[in-house]
Amino acid sequence: MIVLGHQNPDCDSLCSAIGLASLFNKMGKTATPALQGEPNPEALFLLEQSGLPQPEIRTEVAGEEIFIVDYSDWGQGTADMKKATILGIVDHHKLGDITTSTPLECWIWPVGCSATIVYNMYKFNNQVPDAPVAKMMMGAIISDTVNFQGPTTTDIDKVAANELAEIAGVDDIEAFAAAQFEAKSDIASVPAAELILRDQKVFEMAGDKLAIGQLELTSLDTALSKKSDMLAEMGVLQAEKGYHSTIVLLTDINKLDTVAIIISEDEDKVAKALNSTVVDHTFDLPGVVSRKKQIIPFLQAAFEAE
Ligand SMILES: [Mn+2]
Repeated sequence: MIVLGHQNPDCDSLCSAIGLASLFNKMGKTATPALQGEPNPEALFLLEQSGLPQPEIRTEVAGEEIFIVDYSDWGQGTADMKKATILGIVDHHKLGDITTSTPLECWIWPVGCSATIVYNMYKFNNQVPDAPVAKMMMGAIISDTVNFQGPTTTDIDKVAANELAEIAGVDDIEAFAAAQFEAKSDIASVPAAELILRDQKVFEMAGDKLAIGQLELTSLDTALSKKSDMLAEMGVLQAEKGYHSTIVLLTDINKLDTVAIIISEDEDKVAKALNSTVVDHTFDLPGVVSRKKQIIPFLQAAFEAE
């Protein structure tokens, strides 16, 4: 069995795949974690901290048995995923469009991180993750919940992260989180074309496609200095893919605010749905850190109202 994360692998996609494959191995099932691309710098930081090898990259899964983590829509899977047997789903996003022809195991909880669910699967099965795996899963929870400050954070996430920290031998979660966030904020040498794709997800809303990426940063200065380069690359992508909008959310994880940059067929419609106003391809989203909770539902409502 392959445990497969989503496209543009983030911490959760990586760590939940590793955590779940390891759980299956403990229970005597053969399972291999896999990614659909190179992990982002924050995910690489966690691999480095835990000393675990980077999982293999798989973009073809036809004929395989797979368990998917951190998504439940075809669009986030491989192009050939309909030709695989989906044995199960672990996710914490809104329910996607995947259907199966055979029964499957579903663990979909409204918590801050898929790794929180995977840890509870360990408990359900009376298993304990190995220390390096626990460290990965703790890091994923820190990442997805923005160190427990984000609006998707639940008590279940806090309990899981604290227990995982103990298993991993991490005494100071705050210090670990600070180092982790520094790693993901190091974007000075990252080309604009790569930055705009980081953590990008494509959402379909009433027939329109909106590509929305997110950079979570300890300061927005470096990102804003690259704004014109990013807008140029976003324009290229927008034309190539026929998106309604291409958006990059620049989220300040210290101030817990977001500045969005946008190329769009109708930028005012997008900004208005989020109670903001566009000036020079940019709009402010004070107090917004969560794409899934504070952005997508409002855009969906505005697009589907027409
Ligand atoms: Mn996640």
